Amino acid sequence: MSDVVSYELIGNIGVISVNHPPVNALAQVVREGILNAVTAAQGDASEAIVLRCEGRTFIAGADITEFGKPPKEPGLAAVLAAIENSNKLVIAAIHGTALGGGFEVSLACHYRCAIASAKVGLPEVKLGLLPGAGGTQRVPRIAGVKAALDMIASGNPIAADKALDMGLIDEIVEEADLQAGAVQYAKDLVESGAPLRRIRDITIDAATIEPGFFDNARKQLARRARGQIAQDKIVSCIEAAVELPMDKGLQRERELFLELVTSPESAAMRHIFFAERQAAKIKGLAKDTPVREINKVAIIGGGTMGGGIAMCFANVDIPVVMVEINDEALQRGLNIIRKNYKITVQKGKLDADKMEDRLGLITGTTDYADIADVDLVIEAIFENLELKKEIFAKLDSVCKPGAILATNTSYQDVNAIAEATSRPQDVLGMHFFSPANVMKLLEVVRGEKTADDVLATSMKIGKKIGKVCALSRVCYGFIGNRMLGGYGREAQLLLMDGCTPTQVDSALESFGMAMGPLAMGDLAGLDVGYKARQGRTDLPDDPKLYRMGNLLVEMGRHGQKTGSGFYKYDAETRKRISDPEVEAMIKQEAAKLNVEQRDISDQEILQRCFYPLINEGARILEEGIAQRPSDIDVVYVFGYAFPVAKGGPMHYADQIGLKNVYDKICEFRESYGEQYWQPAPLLKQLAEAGKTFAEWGSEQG
Ligand code: 3H9
Repeated sequence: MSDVVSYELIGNIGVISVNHPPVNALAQVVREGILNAVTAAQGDASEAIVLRCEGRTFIAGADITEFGKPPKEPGLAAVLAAIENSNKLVIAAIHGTALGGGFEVSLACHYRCAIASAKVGLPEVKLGLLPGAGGTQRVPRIAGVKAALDMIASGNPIAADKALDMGLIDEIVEEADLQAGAVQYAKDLVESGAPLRRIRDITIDAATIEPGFFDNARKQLARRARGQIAQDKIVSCIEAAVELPMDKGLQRERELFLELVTSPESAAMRHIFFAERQAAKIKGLAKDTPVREINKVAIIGGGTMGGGIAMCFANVDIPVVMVEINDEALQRGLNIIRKNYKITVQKGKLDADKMEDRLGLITGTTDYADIADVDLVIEAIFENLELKKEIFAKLDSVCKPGAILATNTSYQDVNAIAEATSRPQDVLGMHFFSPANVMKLLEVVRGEKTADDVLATSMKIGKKIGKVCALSRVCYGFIGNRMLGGYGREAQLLLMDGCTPTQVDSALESFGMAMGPLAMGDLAGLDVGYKARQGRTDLPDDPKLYRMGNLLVEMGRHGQKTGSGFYKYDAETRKRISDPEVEAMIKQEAAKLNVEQRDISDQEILQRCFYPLINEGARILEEGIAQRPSDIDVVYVFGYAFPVAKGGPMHYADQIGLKNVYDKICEFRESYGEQYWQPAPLLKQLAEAGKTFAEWGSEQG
């Protein structure tokens, strides 16, 4: 057949093998190969056909790189039709992850078997798409409408045992030799006279669907959509599966898939898919850079951050030792971890015995001598450079040679911390985001002397604990927090100019931010920013600047923890409520400063808050702090809940057009002063050249 798809007869069973690394995506050669093999098998001595894959996984979906390019024949629909119409049984043999178009291929087969470690799923929604090769029509026919909606709208993969219960697969076969197991299963089916079972022939009894089911589903999904448009269309497709015959349902699915695949939302989400994978790659570091073994980890500091980080490692079976200054602090830290795990168990996301296993992996000590044998230390104490330096000097004296010494600092100078040791090559920043066991981002901060293998190891271990890693060089706040400065500043200045807190936050939340900046300030504690500002000498001398944030703290309104901040909070539900007192105070303060308040459009709110992010992002690029524009997008989507459907701040800027962003910043400079608005040289350069950040990024290699 071809190198990519081969076909052989094993006894009376024809075996089609796909071999298209890394993930057997359905590129044109794969589609053509499968089509040819199925067609050839119709006329040979085979009595049934097994479709299997080489390498690490069954087909993991359509080839995402082909989207947006002219279609190439044969289309996936033709391949699926050939499989489903085969006059011999076709059996999919699944290992790894059968995802998206890959799982849809298996659904066109008459039977599906899998090894126990396999997973199946339709993750298209995570790319702003819907399953476009029959998934929305076939899954409800075999698993039921509700299960189909949950699976397709969440995009989460399903483990083989559960998939078996749901009817998504028919048989679990021996792990050791899937091919032999699948061939045997095929033989058994032939011998038992199993029918050519085509999912398309099943009809769904509309009477079994509760009235209002689809409307309710739409409403619920809309609440979490954050600018994503696929969920609503997924509901429409599943509705079509109930109401329309198969061919019409497929047609509806196709139409809606095509709408999504050409949408800016899906383009942004595909950008993030590739950006996430790219971010883990360090320029100049060979793929085969050696990595150090990480079998045991120590965390210095058992606070919220340290506890969350400890959980990340225990969750992947790596033992952790938590170091605290005294027994009381240690117990407190360990208790917080237990409490967090208990919540996970209560939510049904973890078995109680698994919780005990994980807790068993986390031990505590107050003696640094107990961490002499660990492979990685992550310091997670509060932000005090001198104290951090002391701790690193101590680590230097107790830790074994080759141990990686990381700091979780959000701001401090990683180079200064490294210099407190005799082994700066082993020191770097590993900046987690709170809550560390939940948030996906890990900023890996490269010190001037950090060794290549230390960086490679950190990227690898970051992936192992489920994080999305992005590399930053050392600067105040690294990539994420450094960019945030102007965003928070403008949110508060907008109040002085005439907005209410609700107006600012609502504009940003309608754009898709998980939470507006003022509500976020209330959540984090307004006193945190207040204290940080007191130590700064670089802030412009402007009475408007952070005026409301400062006054609220001085009134004891520190945010959610004191029951009020920019908003009031319901004592029981924690629901935020606009506070007329704050709104009146804003007006009074503006009057005192002779600021003429005016109506401000949502568009201006977005521009004033986001353009400083973009502008600082440009500086971060020109200084080489971030490796590429798409890394910044990754940082913002995974660490700051920037809506993935907008693709991150740099991608968003490219969509607006850098000339438009640049011109607006110049306009703001005229209106609001150059102490706040100075276009970055790179932004100016690209705006003048009519280029995008993405183009600049590819030119840099
Ligand atoms: C779809 O199927 C639409 C259909 O319904 C309808 C069609 C008409 N295409 O993630 P990794 C690359 S939509 C192209 O690091 P892992 C990836 O970029 C698709 N490339 O590995 C990376 O490249 P590089 C629905 C792909 O072991 C390399 O493979 N399917 C694709 O951690 C390794 O990837 C999905 O959304 C692809 N489909 O995880 C599944 N997938 O080495 C998307 C991967 O140059 N894929 N690459 O950086 C995944 O979730 C993970 O890759 C997977 C493996 C779990 C499979």
